[in-house]
This record gives sequence, C-alpha cells and structure tokens, in this order.
Amino acid sequence: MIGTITDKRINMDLDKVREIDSDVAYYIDEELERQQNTIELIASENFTSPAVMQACGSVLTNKYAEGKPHKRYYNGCEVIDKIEELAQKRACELFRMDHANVQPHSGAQANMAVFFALLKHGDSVLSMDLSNGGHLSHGSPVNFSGMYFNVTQYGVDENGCIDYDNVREMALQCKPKLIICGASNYSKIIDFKRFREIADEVGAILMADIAHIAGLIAGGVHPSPAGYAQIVTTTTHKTLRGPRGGIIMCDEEYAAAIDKAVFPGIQGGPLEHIIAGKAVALKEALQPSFKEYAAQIVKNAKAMAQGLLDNGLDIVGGMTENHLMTLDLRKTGKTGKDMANVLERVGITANKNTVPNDPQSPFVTSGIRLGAAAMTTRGFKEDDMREVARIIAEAIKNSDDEQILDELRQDSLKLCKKYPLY
Ligand code: DSN
Repeated sequence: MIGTITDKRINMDLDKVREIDSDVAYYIDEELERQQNTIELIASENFTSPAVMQACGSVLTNKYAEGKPHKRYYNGCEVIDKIEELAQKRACELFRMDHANVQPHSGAQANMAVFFALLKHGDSVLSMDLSNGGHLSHGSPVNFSGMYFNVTQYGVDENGCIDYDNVREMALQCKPKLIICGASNYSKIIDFKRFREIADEVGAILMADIAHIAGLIAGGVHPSPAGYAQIVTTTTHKTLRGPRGGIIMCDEEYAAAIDKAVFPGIQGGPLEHIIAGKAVALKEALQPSFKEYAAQIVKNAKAMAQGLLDNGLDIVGGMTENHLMTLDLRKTGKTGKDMANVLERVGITANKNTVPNDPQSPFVTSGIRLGAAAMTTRGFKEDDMREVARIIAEAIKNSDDEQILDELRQDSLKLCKKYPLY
C-alpha cells in the first residue's frame, strides 16, 4: 500500500482489486478522493451513475462479438445481441432517429466511421474550425479527417456566433459532399434547420455531432437535429452522463454503409460491457427526472456566466445558451494555461482553450472553457454556481497571492463537502 485514502464508499466493490493489486486499488481510491474534493468544470466531463459503472464492470467484457446483432462472427452472442439491440432501440427512441450503431469506442471513432461511410479520399467537407470551437475529428489538419479529405472550415463572428450566411457562401464555393455542424466549444443554440437548408442547396449530406449537447437534446432544452441531420454522432459521457464511448445514428438509407464503416471498416470487437453501460445511461436519460437535470444544467451555466460577468470577466459571446462558456482572459493580461493551473490550485478543474482569433498558441491560449454538467449532477444549484464564479474571479485576480488562494481552496472544498459525490 502506498498511502492511506479515507473515503472508499463508492469503491467498496474494489475488494478483488485490493486483494490482487493494492497499487491500482490505491490509485482508484485516490482518484475518487480527487473527484470528491474538487469542483469539476471540464465541459466534456460528468459523473456517471453507479448503475452505469456496474454494467461497464460486468462479465460482458469477456465476450467477443464482432459484427452486428444476429450477424456475428463468433458464437455465443445470443445474450449480447439482446443487450446491444436494447441500446440501439433506446438511442433511436431518445433521439428520434431511424438507426443507431452503438459500437463506436469514442466520438472520434464515430466521426471517422461517418467519413469512411460517406466519402472517398479527397472529397470535400465543410466543418467548424477547431480553434473556433470545432473538433479535431471534423477536419483538423493534424487529424485523419484533415489529412485525407479536402476540408474547408467556418468559424464564429465577433459575438461568438456562427454566421449562417457565411456558412452558406462557403458551401456554395466549396461544394462539400458533407457538412458538419456541432462543436466542442460553442455556447449558442445550433440552428439545425438552417444547416439542412444550406446542405440541401448544395447537395451535401448533413452530419450533426451532438457530443456536447446530447444530454440537453435528450432533456428537451436544446433543439434536436432529428428531421434535419441525416447523420448524428455523439459521445455518451458528456451531458448524456453515460460511460465513455460513441454512438452513430442515421436515416435508414445510410444504415448499411455506417455499420460497415464501423466494422469491419475501422473497429474490431465491440466493447459490449460499455454498450451495456450505454443502454443503462440511455434508459436513465429517457426518465422524466433527466429533463429536470438537463434544465438545471442550463440554469446553472447561466448563473455561473452571470456571476463571472458580474465579477468583471469577459465571456466569448456573452451569456451562454447551453452548458458551457469560454472565459476570455485577454483583458486580464493572463493566459489560459496559467489560469487553468491557478484554478486547479484552488480546487477547480477546467481546461485552457483558445478564444476566437487568439493571439496565444493553442498550448498557451487566452481562454478557459467552463461547463456546468458535472456539478449539476452533484446537486449544485444557481447559488452554488454563483459562488463558483466568485471563486474563479478572485483566483484570477489574486493569482500571485498564496494566502488568498489557500482561502479560496477552502471555499471550494466547503462547496464539495455540501454535495458528496455518490
Ligand atoms: N475532448 C472533448 C472535449 O473536451 O470537448 C472533445 O473530444
């Protein structure tokens, strides 16, 4: 044993790990303690339920099941088939889509499968630029998507909003085969209808990557891409609060191509234990209580944003309309990299992020992305988020004052103790 961790409540079922490997058991306990005692504002993270975790830690990890339900390359898949079909059915019901492939190991894998299902090497794609809030797998030059396809990228205007007229102009010029909407750092409502109109005008297929806002869509607090996007990809672990993984949903006419691109195209054996976790999370998201959760995320994000603005900080695009926002630190003269470390010092976890037209490099940045989904799961309400905003503002203002930072660490710990995790 390397040390002593006091809080093992949720990790009680680690008894076998403790027996076999006390190092790993210790580190899992240590990570639980970190999660318990810090304010988690990484916009893409959440705390999944014990039910999801149990499904993911089950005997299903033992089974190979390459192929699709009832069309497998291995025998003994009759139970696995039922679980995978349940996950597919629930995904289709929740997001009102015809077909779901629940096998992608991640959102990036889901997106890769879509590229390979719909496009040929060198085909033209229109998507959002990473430094303006897009995603690596939407066509960044350092990702397969930018290396093998001809990608044109749109950004946001000075108000942090997508300029749909500009997207249309770009689409008319580059004549993409695929248009991608959806982002990893965009705080406004996405107009899926407008995107579809643009796609139809240029004969493109529309893909919506809803990884960040899936839980908000499921909870009815963000418009759905259903009926507009022919293809919808998502992760399952962000606002949707499931296990780490991906899902692709699509209109029936694309189902065969998507399935083939996932397997045998880019993946081997699906992670059926994680698929069971996805099924459980999707069931949770279909409950009425999930609507309350999603609505509270948005209320909490707005309360945090208002608190930050009231404390004199700038936010890209001003008030958020979803679960996240980006602090624009340019006028403070401080960087995202340094201030994310200062926030960690006071017990707040967040990530540095570029702001539109950032003068700093992507490694340094002038921004910090903040999200409300994880702390909403812990039970935080608007008053708590305003207190979080105060701690952030004080920490940034007094980033060189160790004594104030110590006091702020105590304030954030007090909030964490008020809402125990699990
Ligand atoms: N890493 C995810 C995020 O933080 O938004 C995107 O893949």
